Formats: sequence, structure tokens, C-alpha cells
Amino acid sequence: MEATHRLPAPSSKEGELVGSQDGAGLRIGLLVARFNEEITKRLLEGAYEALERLRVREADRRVAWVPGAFELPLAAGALARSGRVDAVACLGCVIRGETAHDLYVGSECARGLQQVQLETGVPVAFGVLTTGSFDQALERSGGSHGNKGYEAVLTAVEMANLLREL
Ligand code: INI
Repeated sequence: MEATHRLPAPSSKEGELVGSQDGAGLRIGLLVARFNEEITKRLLEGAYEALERLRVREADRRVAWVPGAFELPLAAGALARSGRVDAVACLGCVIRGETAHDLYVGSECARGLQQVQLETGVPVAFGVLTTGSFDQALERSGGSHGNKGYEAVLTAVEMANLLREL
């Protein structure tokens, strides 16, 4: 397993389909939330590393920032419908606070992103951390638990390729 991610490696028997992790020729959108920017910048670094390793060309990348995770679904919908990308990876960080605010932000973000991918048919990867502490977020953005930004790009590429085969 690579230190950058904790996703199981794809394996398939003859006759089974699995999306390739080759991003050459794919157009990938990255949306990043500024809230908890210290963490989301680390997720973005992981995402860029994955784009490089998976050979997604610089001209095929579209990167945009939004204020917080709550805004990710709206921007993901616009990008998915633009026809400019084959998949979108969304990066954000929701950390538990004293009130229930984070629960609303995190669940609406997840629900909204799932809705966008189901409605548009464009894969939308959920690279949004929902942690109980800042330290847990650090561990998952390039620490001992890998980098969810890297994973999100890997998922976006694999799903874009799989949809072409289905
Ligand atoms: N946005 C986040 O991305 N993470 C958080 O932890 C967070 N909390 O907990 O407040 C958060 N709030 C802002 C939210 O995403 C919206 O930007 C804001 O409510 C305006 O719509």
C-alpha cells in the first residue's frame, strides 16, 4: 500500500470490469474549500501528486476554490454540467465543533455531492474530511492515514474510466 492513500488496489478476474487508473487524456476538475485551509491545502498537494502520477495533463486540469464545504455541491454541479471535465474531485475539511453546525455542513456536503454525480452522470469524488479533531485531519491529509486528496483524484480517474466501459 502506498503511503499516499489507503484505497484497496484494483483487482479483477477475467470478464470483470475495473476502471483504469491511467488519467492520460482525462479532464479532471478539482474543487477546494478554503475553510480549514491549513488542512485543505495539504489535501490539494496530495491531489496534485495524484494528478502527476496518474498522468493527467496540466491543460486538462480545472481547479477552483470555494468558501467552505457547504458550497462544494453547487460548484461541483456547475463544473459537472459544463462539459469541461470527465470527473470532479472535491476537497474539504469539516471538524467537529461545540455546536451541531459541522454536522449540517458535512452531511449536506456529502448529500449534495452524491446528488450531483447521480443527476449528471459525472463522477464526483468525496475528498472531504469529517473529523473529530484537527490532529485527525492532519493525519488524513498527508500524515499516518494517507492523503484523502490523493484518494479523491484516484477515485475520480478510476470512475471516469469505468463509466466509459459500462
Ligand atoms: N466549512 C467547512 O468547510 N468546514 C467546517 O468545519 C465548517 N464549520 O464547521 O463551520 C464550515 N463552515 C462553513 C460552511 O461550509 C459555509 O461556507 C458557510 O456556512 C456559508 O455558507
